[in-house]
Amino acid sequence: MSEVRFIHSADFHLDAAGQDDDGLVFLRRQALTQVVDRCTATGAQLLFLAGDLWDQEAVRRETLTFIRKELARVPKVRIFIAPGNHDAWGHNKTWTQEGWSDNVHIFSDFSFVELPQYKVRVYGAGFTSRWSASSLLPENLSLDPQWINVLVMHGEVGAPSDYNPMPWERLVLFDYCALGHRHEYELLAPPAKGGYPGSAAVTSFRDSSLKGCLQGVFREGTVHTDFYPLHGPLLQEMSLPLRGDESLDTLEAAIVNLQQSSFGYLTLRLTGRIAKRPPIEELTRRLQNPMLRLLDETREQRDYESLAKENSLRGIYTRRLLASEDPLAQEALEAGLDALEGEWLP
Ligand SMILES: [Mn+2]
Repeated sequence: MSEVRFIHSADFHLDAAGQDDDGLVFLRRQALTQVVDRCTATGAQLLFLAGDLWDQEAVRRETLTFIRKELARVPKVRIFIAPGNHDAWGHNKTWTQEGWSDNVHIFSDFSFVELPQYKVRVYGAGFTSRWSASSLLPENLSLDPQWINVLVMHGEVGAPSDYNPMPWERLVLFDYCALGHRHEYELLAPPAKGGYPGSAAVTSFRDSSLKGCLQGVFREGTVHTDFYPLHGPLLQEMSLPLRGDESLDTLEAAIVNLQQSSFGYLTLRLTGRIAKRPPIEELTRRLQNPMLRLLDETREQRDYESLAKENSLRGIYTRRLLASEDPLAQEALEAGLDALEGEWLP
C-alpha cells in the first residue's frame, strides 16, 4: 500500500443540553454525516474520531442509533474511536455493548490495532471517567518504526491538566496524533505531527469559529493533512410544540410564521404530549409548500392521575412533583418520567 488516506474529526457533543436549540442539534448531527461522507469522497481507508461524540454521561437512544447507522454506512472504512471526558467509556455501557458495526473499534485501556494491509498501527485509549489527571499515554513507549504509528486520543497537550495531560515528548514519537478535546483547529508544534481538528459542529450560537475535519494521507514515510471546512447547507429544522387545543387556522398561521422566518428547506417537527394526533395531511394540503416538510413527533399525553396512584418509583416521583409549587415542576416531571421510562441509556 503506497498511500493510506484518513479523516480525523472529534468533539461533536451530540445531545448537549441547555445551551442549544433544535437547529443546533440538527447541525451537530449533520456534521457527523458530513464527516462520514468525506471518507467516501476522499477514498479514505481510516477514520479517527477522537472523543466527545456525545455531551453527557448518558446518550439518547435515538442519538446512539443515529451514530451507529452513520458509521455502518462505510463498512470498508476502519473507524477508531477514543472516548473523551464527556462520553467516557467507564460511564456509559453502550460503548461495550453489541450494536456497533464490524468496522468500528472503540479504545478503552491503552492498546493498539494492527492493520498489516496498510502497514499501520493505531494506538489509543479512552477516558474512563470525567477526569483523568494522570496521562492515558504511557511512559516508555516503544514504537516499531517499520509501521506507520498513529495515536487516537482525547486530552490536553502538556501538563498539568485534569483532562489527560499528554507530554509532547511522547506525542512526537507518533507518525500522526489524531487528538480531540480542544474546540478550535490547532496543529502540534513540529516535529510532532497531527493535532486538533476542533469541534466538527457548532457548539453554541456564539461559536463562530471555523468548523471542519482534517483529511490526510500517509505517503512514502510522510504525512500530509488539509483542513476541510464543513459547510452548513440551506436546510433548517425547527420544532413547534403543541398544546393540543389549537384550531387548524391557528396551526396554519403558526407554521406560516415559522416558515417565513427560515431560509431554504424547512423540516418542521410538531412536538408535545397531546391527546390527539395533529392533522398533518390537512395542514400540508392547505400550506402547499414544497420547501416545507411536516413531521408528526407528538406523543401521547401522560395520565398523571393514574401515574400518581402507582405504587412505584414513578408513582412517588409523580406525586411529589404534582404537589410541588416550583415553576419548573411540570418540566421536571416530564424529564424525570422520560428518564424512568428508559429514554436515556446510562
Ligand atoms: Mn473534551
